Amino acid sequence: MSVRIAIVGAGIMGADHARIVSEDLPGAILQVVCDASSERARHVAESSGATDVATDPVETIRRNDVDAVLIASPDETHAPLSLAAIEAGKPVLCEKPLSQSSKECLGVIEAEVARGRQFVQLGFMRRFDPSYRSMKASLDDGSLGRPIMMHNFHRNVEAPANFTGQMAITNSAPHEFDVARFVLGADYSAISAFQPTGVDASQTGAPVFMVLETDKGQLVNIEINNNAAYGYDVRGELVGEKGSIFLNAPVSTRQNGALMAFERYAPDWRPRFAEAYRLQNKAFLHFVRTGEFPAGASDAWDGYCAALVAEAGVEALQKGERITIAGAEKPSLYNR
Ligand code: ISE
Repeated sequence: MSVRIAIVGAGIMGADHARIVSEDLPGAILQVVCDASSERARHVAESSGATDVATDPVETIRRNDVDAVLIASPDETHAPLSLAAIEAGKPVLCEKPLSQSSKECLGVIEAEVARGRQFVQLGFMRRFDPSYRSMKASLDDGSLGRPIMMHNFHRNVEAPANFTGQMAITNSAPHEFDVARFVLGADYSAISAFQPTGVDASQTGAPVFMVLETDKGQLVNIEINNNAAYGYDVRGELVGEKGSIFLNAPVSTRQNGALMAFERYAPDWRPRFAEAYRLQNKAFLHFVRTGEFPAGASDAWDGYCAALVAEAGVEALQKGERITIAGAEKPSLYNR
């Protein structure tokens, strides 16, 4: 029997997930598209062949004809709607972040621990990206030696209106916070954050440069520039004592002309990480069917860790100081 999925949120990510579910997720059907705007819900439903539309997210989650939920609504709704899915006993794939508040993430963790099982798969999709998986494999097979540093660049073409330097830390950087933890198998002990001199921190898309220290003595640096102008460009280099490994973006063509050779950048994260989203959603379907949490996927605990680092990063930027990071004890439910 096909898994009946409800998507909550018909914005840019909800529409992309609806496309994946309808076109590239055999064994799943898109049962409901829910959005506060019935018009927007209907537009996505019609373009993806969904069975129904709705405007009330909690009612949608509770429907008897919904087996699993995909949350792609505004960030501030992610934790409350994940809690509603847990209370309804429905597996949920929640877009990042779980919450920008580490305390609110702990509330979701407490709900899962109280039920003795995981319901929430979190949408840090880069863990499923083949290049990050290869990076992690090169570490796990010993070919890089002991990891000592990881360099990360995360550049968007143009920041949305009102996207501040602080949001570079709370909205964009959580991808690097999470994927560096995943690759290194480490947690963070401190963070420092900087902006180029003369850059107004409240300026839309102001670049931020961060240096994080891990509990294994490694250094992780992250550049976030949401007004890079030239293209969507995510880079990474993992440095070990025996060598290093770079991420390569999936480039399909190199064009020659006018005495030049050039490759094209993606306009945003969706084409750059299309395979990662597909594999992430495929893993979620397996989770729904078997109850086995997907190996390597991010969960509510990872959402808490990302929020904790982001909060410290914002404090580091505001105070111009190195901020130490000390989190709660990880419940055994999350020891995989
Ligand atoms: C956005 O919210 C995402 O999640 C994208 O993956 C990221 O590249 C972008 O910077 C964020 O704003």
